[in-house]
Amino acid sequence: MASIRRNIVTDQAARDAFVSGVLALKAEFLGTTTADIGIAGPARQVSTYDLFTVWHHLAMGQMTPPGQADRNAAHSGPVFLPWHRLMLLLLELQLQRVLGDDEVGLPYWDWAADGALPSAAQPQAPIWQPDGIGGTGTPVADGPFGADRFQVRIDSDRFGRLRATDRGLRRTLAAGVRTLPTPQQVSAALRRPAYDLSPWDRGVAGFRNHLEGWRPAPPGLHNRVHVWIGGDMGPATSPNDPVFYLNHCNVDRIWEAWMVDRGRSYQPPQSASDQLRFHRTDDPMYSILITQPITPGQVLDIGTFYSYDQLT
Ligand SMILES: [Cu+2]
Repeated sequence: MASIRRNIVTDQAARDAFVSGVLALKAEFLGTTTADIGIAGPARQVSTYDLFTVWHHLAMGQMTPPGQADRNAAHSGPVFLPWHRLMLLLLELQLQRVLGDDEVGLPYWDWAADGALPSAAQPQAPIWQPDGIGGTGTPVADGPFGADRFQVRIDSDRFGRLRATDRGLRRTLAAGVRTLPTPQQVSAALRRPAYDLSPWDRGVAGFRNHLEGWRPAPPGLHNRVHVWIGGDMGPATSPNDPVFYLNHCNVDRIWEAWMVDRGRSYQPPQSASDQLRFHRTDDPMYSILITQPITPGQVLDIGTFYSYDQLT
């Protein structure tokens, strides 16, 4: 069954299903331990939810090519959009399984709609209320992911190494940057004619860099949302905050809108240099959760899995 992905702010049922599913995956332990993923100290069980956080962190450590500091197996290159699409799709399938409902869709947060509000109103928007996903704090004090109900169990130390922990979720909201991206900035990204451009890094002015947020003025769109939320949304373990998925679902929705306009094409081709491993159209995407390889080219048309209630 295909799911429909809906706006978390205007659809209470989509919000409630997301919250229940995340809390259930957070409480599900299927056997993986911290020792299995190379974390020192006494072995502890790792929840299904936290395995996704680990996957994201490990992907950010796979530099492509090795030796340079920017492009990795999931960011700062063409695979940014397909890789996160795969991650979200797998999480959505887990939500459907744990909720026993194969029509549950991951909700999206249309952050540019809040970015149209006056800056002082942005951290007070409905999504940050207790009946949304709760607000700011160290730890977050209210809502479904407050410290009494939701614990961060894996984060990273100052050297970027994974470690076990037990603490509440952290958010700062509007501290790293004052304002969210605007609808005008989304429109400007959608007007970029090329998906991505050689040399496939942070510098080129293609659609992917606009949406990821390296161009035209960093931090833009996706990156700006991470920085604006702050706290646990900053480091490579950013999927610790469930809002990670709401941000990326909106990013995926904007990519889908671009493909509806421009066609389901992807760059670079498989003939590109080996230096672009993980980013070429037929390269298996980096994963610790699936055994069958999935390539960027295979996730361009996802209509059999899900669609969005609204694209733009
Ligand atoms: Cu990411």
